[in-house]
Amino acid sequence: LLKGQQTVALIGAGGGQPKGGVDHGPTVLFNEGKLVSQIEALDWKVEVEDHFPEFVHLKPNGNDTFGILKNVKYTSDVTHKIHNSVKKACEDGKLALTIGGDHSIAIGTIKLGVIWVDAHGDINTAESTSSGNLHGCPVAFVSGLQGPIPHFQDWLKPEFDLKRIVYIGLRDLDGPEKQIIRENNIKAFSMHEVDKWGIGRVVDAAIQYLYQTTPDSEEEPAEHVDGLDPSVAPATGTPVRGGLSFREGHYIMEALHQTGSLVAVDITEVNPELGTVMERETTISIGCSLVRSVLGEGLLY
Ligand code: B3U
Repeated sequence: LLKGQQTVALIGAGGGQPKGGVDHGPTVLFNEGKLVSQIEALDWKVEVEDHFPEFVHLKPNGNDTFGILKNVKYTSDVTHKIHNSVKKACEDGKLALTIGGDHSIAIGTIKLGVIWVDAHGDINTAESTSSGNLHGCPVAFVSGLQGPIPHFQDWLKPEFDLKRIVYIGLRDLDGPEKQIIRENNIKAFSMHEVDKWGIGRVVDAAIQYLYQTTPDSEEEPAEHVDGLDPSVAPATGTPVRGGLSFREGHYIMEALHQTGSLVAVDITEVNPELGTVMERETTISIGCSLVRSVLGEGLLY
């Protein structure tokens, strides 16, 4: 078991970008994916805390904006709630497993060090974003690259050090995001490096890097379903071709399990309202199998 943890705090969360459907991610993984019994079958205790029912009715009507940014108060409320749940779970020695929702949830979940598996950098600021969607902004919010924003400024301490994030799988960065990543010297392995070095070497290098920059040697990976290729995870809001294969995605999870240093995991961007029946089922099932992988399924020792 990771760090002696025996309990998974399974936290369900909605999302901040306006496209519907992604909010139902946790519900479908819990109910149709039978995620709780799958985790229990791996000998973990599970405590479910699903915030979806309390927030689903509050989805804003279009007035909840700040400049170009959409759903600002709503996303601040959701991420603040998740932030408290993740913090409490970690303090209690549980593995915090947050199921999104979209990637704005990371505003609430980011902790010491992060492996961020994604097609996108999600490091836009209010100035650089062209979509205004908060799921493209969490890394800028938590690191202070983005200055104070109404509602978030009431609770969010933007203290995350950008030396403590490593990206894997990037392939769809906005122009300004590329510049931000370069200027801040952020460690990033795009799909180009995955092709060049293979997933094994990339993950080793990412973990090694975090152990150096994060002296307390704890890390928190965030696996984003659109890090995967749309052929294996099609029901997601912004699919980008040329992504991680089924095995590459699972390999990352297994390798992170092996570190014994996990404190929290996010799975985001499963959108059950997109795609055909088969695409939807494939995506729900890969969301669940990534969770099983990070909990040790598939490893002999
Ligand atoms: N960078 C774009 C696209 C994006 C899509 N999904 C995420 N980002 N997470 C944006 O909207 O900021």
